[in-house]
Amino acid sequence: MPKLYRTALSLCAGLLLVGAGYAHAMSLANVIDLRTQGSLDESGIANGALFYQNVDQSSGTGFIDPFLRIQDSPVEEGFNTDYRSNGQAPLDDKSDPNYTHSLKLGDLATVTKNGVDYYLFSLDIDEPNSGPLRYISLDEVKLYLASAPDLADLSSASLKWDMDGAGDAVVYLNGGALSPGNGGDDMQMLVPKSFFTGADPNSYLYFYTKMGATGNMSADNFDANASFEEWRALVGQAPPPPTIPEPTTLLLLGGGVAGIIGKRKSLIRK
Ligand SMILES: [Ca+2]
Ligand SMILES: [Ca+2]
Ligand SMILES: [Ca+2]
Ligand SMILES: [Ca+2]
Repeated sequence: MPKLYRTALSLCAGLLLVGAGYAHAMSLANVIDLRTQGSLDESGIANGALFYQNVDQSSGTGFIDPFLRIQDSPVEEGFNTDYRSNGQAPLDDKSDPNYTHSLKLGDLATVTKNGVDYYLFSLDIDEPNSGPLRYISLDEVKLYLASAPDLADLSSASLKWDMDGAGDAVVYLNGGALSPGNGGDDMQMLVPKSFFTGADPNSYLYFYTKMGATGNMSADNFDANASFEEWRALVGQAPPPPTIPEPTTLLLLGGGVAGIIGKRKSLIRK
């Protein structure tokens, strides 16, 4: 075989190999697998953010504020906002304003880890405790800023951080292993504050997320099932208490009304 022809042939083969490798790399997501119970140091990184099973990040002080609940099946998505249309929040959001509401950027607390400042978000999943439906995927998180607290969609908001911004990433979670049911955090996500450098602390942070979109991968299924998923933020000040009246408040209100009626009666008697 002439040398030039051989060189051209090997060049073509090399390009093919590079091409195949590139296509392979494109299709491979950065998988952060947090499904194994008890492996508390299991973690991963996506576009600068750290993902952990729920471990105590004791370097931060503050209060946990639930700000976004979503529920649908097999895929669910939503973002936090004060917007309601006929009482309904957008997408797959749960509408209770105690659990789906706006977040002011300046209210978020700072967690410092290895000299880097982060915002801390935690995720509480509720998936079946056992069986083939117990897994769920966290496919997308996008953080935006906007000046209004009640956007109906994110078309006018400014994208500041994307979990997939440095290549597609996905987190695998296990409803039966981490913190079963609602009420316990399963995962923590630390997003570097550097993505928000120079931002107005009075602007509102919009947190978009999508879960369950991985569907079937290998022999496992990652659909969203059971009850809602809830995101919480570490904030610097205690969030306002839930607006649902306590039974004692209702009793007091009832007493007040009875008192007013009693007073009226006594006035009438005079
Ligand atoms: Ca949970
Ligand atoms: Ca599931
Ligand atoms: Ca992704
Ligand atoms: Ca669920």
